[in-house]
Amino acid sequence: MGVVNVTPDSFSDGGVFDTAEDAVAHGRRLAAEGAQILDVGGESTRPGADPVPVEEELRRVLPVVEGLARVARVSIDTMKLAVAEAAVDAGASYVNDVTAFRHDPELAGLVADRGLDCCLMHMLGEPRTMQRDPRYGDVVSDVKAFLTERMEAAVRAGVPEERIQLDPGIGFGKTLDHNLELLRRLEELTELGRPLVIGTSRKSFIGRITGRDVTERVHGTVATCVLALERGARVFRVHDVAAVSDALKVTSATVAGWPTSPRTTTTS
Ligand code: HH2
Repeated sequence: MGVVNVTPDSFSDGGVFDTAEDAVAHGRRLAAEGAQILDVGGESTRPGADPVPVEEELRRVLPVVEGLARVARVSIDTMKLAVAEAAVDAGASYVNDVTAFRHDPELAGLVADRGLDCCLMHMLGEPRTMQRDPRYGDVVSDVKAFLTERMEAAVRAGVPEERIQLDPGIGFGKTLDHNLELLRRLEELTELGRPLVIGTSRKSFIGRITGRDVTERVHGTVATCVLALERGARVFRVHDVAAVSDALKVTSATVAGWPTSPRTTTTS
């Protein structure tokens, strides 16, 4: 899943692709690099970010969704029903809601009625305040209980379970230790029985460990994605698609065997 942020203030690429033309060109590039889903977002969820009015979010994302719908599968990264609805009309078929239908419970109805796939993510608190001293009993058990509850709520609203993917929400109300523990014990979340989405890309915990600026965290990002694949993640939301895609191909070939038979050899 390649990230296409159409925002002035996203933490790693804010203002870089803030015209529709640039964002569409960027999305095309990510698809060519191997992204199967393009996640288009018009509102930053970085800690301390200000909310964006619906009209402005629509202005940012709609031309980009339209421009990319013919290129790859498009996901709309929004917590707002009105934005998701218009994006689906423009060609999106996946809703990525970092509030897991808590901000706008009616979003679940849209996903159900239109036969969409969705990602439900864990977040402690809300973006403005989530990094102020987050605490858990046991972070993995707490996230697991939350995702179970949100999945049940979505199913009650009519979303078939097969349409749901789940995300522990790396960096959303979590300390460095919380993020690392979630990655280390990711396998426990596979018990939920749904594909796991993971979003570590360029996040600040990688900067804390490596001392690298946000534009220099690709190697750290690759490490987290490789680990996450090995521990059961199946969707990787990243900015640096080419690097992560190669790393995941090599990881899955190693884990599962390439092509399938050990007798097939290559010279390179
Ligand atoms: N992370 C971000 C945004 N959306 N969605 C899911 N499912 N999982 C994530 O981990 C996730 C997400 C934050 O990254 P980014 O979009 O690059 O930054 P910003 O929110 O500042 O636009």
